[in-house]
Amino acid sequence: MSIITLESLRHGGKAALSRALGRLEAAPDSEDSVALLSAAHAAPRARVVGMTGPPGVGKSTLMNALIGRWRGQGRTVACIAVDPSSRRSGGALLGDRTRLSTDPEDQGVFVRSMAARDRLGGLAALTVSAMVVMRALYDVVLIETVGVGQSETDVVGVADTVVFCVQPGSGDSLQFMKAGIVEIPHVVVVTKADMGASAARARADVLGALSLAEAGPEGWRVPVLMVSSMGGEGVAELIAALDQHAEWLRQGGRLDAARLAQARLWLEEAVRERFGREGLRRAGPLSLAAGESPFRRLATLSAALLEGS
Ligand SMILES: Nc1nc2c(ncn2[C@@H]2O[C@H](COP(=O)(O)OP(=O)(O)OP(=O)(O)O)[C@@H](O)[C@H]2O)c(=O)[nH]1
Ligand SMILES: [Mg+2]
Repeated sequence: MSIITLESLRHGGKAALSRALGRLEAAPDSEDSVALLSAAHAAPRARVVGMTGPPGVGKSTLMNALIGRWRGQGRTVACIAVDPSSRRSGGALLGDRTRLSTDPEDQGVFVRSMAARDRLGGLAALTVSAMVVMRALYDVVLIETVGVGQSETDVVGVADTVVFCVQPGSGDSLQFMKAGIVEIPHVVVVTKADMGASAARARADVLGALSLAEAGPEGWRVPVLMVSSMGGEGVAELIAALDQHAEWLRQGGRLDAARLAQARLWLEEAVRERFGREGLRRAGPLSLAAGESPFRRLATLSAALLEGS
């Protein structure tokens, strides 16, 4: 088997990326995988947008609309659809849930479905690996996750911008307040705005909840947009809001700081998962320097912990 490098992926198209993801899944700890992930980690290109919300709220349909617009602007897009029903589900169910209708001939759009791990709504390790590789290759990475209570927080660990979707007349906006997820999103979308007055009601409810929540990070006010993916209204506004958030993140090193925090959390979680709390203790402080590869660090730490055990 030849070694898959980031450079070969830049020229290899979707087939090469599929192969690479297969390899990362089959041999996540191999030296080749760690090298590829570290190279990709050091060369981020895309912004990463997480799309979350209850089942059936319209995430996939909205992603289709976004992909269409972005492709029209010449931007390339990679998508990950995380299936919460976990490993027992076969390909058919995964295909169902994504409902992404992209042109297989278009090398500028890549779609991959993944099962979440057993922890309800939790993101599999492969989701993070795939995101990092896609982030080095495409202009935008879009990740769809089903929001069920706490799992919204999982998408925070992989996305730069979190979009939370609520459906008019569904009680989603009440859920939004109760579940304490009000602090999570950077953009809220009321979907299916073509459904009439209930969309405006839902928007008012969300705005009310946001006004009661703790003030978010300085200088970012969470926009609440009404979007109809069917009719296309509000999609341009959503694109503009995403551009604004990306711009806001670029200022003052916010993006780098947020990604470093994600990498640290990922490393801590990975060590805990492999070696338990005792392993975490033995590993000592896990401070990760700016730009340091968490994947390389995990490999080094794992070797040391295994040797010492
Ligand atoms: N009227 C209307 N229906 C919509 C709109 N967007 C999506 N739908 C419908 O809502 C249903 C669910 O849409 P999906 O995009 O699959 O929703 P989802 O959130 O991805 O669903 P899961 O992945 O199963 O959680 C489908 O029947 C869509 O046709 C919209 O803007 N207006
Ligand atoms: Mg979906």
